[in-house]
Amino acid sequence: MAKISKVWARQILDSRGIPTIEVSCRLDSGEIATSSVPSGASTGKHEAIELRDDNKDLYCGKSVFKAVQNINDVLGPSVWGLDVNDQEKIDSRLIELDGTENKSKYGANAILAISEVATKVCSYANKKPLYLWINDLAKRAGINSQTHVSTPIFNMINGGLHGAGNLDFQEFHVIPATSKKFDEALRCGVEIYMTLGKDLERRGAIHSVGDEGGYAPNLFTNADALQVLYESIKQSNYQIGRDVFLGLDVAATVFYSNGEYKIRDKSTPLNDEALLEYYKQINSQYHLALIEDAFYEDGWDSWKKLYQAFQGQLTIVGDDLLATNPERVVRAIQEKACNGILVKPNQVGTVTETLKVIKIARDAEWKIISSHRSGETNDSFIADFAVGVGSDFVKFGAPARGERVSKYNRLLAIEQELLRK
Ligand code: 2PG
Ligand code: MG
Repeated sequence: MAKISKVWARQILDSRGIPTIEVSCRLDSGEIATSSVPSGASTGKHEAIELRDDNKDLYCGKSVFKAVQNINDVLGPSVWGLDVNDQEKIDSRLIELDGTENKSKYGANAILAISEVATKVCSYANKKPLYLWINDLAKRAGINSQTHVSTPIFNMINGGLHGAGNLDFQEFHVIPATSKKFDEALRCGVEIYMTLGKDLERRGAIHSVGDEGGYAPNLFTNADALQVLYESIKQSNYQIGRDVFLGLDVAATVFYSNGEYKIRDKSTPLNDEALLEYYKQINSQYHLALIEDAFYEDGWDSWKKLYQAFQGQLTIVGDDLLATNPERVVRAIQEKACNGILVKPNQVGTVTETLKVIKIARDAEWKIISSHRSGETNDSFIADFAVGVGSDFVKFGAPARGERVSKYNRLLAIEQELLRK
């Protein structure tokens, strides 16, 4: 039984150049691990609270020195001496100490950093790859899952809060067929990404890449982005509906106001019925496999209409709606609002709570999508996590940029390891 003997933290930068937390943990048996936490831009209002200093003289208000201090002075010492195999105990100690509903006292960023580093260092002590240790934890949490190298959802075009271009929808996805091995799926994603870059350049539409490595073009409408993607897929010699599928993270909360959604595709704002009709039109043209956050984060009735219209046809994913929050997931199951969940550990704040949410969603036979955040570090924890809990899909951004490919590359290594067994 290895015990935690020290936890210490520092401020580092994420992929947007915004401060985040890196934490190290040492066991009395000598192992040391280091982990860091990501950060969202299109954060839902039901997420646990990421603590920032809000001192405009420091890093434009974005520094996390208080959260780092909380780890060094309070949260870290509170887990010293605990058995590192007992993830539940470690996490409940942190939750109790914070004592708030949304982890606003010490910060969900500080709490998650410790929770994840404990998982990581325990895998070292147990001499197991991280994904296998997470699989043990998943089983303990009642999730009946085999390790599984998930199908990637590539975010090829970045709009909304993630792109410097003019698109309202946040993410335009390419999803390789689930039958493909991961290395084949990755190759497919990369070939389409490269072709798409050239296509956009030829149209004079390329601007730059967005926060998640996807292109951030200026186009006439959001539907045009799907059309460009559609054509690039064909040019790359992949067949839509057989080799690859299209998906969207609309992130609709961002362009919702007072009962209406304003998008550049239509000259006047749309109510939820009209937006649903537009989704139906888009779907009849592009045969989407998945749609995420199609309506705003508290628009339960609109979500139910969406579910009625599309269930059985495509995966309806809740991100801002659910915020990896157990009560919201239970409500969404009862009210039939979606059939898939975007799992982001930092929306809830500990490994144990994340596993509980997955268990609830799995029992309802939902699709599980483990996800990065738009502000990332090179830590590939989420890749091991996805495999360990048997996620159906992963969403790690475009197949480009260091902080994105660190996760995809980790999945390559895991797949190879699992095939050797
Ligand atoms: C999302 C995420 C990740 P963010 O909306 O799904 O792609 O974005 O981390 O900005 O919330
Ligand atoms: Mg989302």
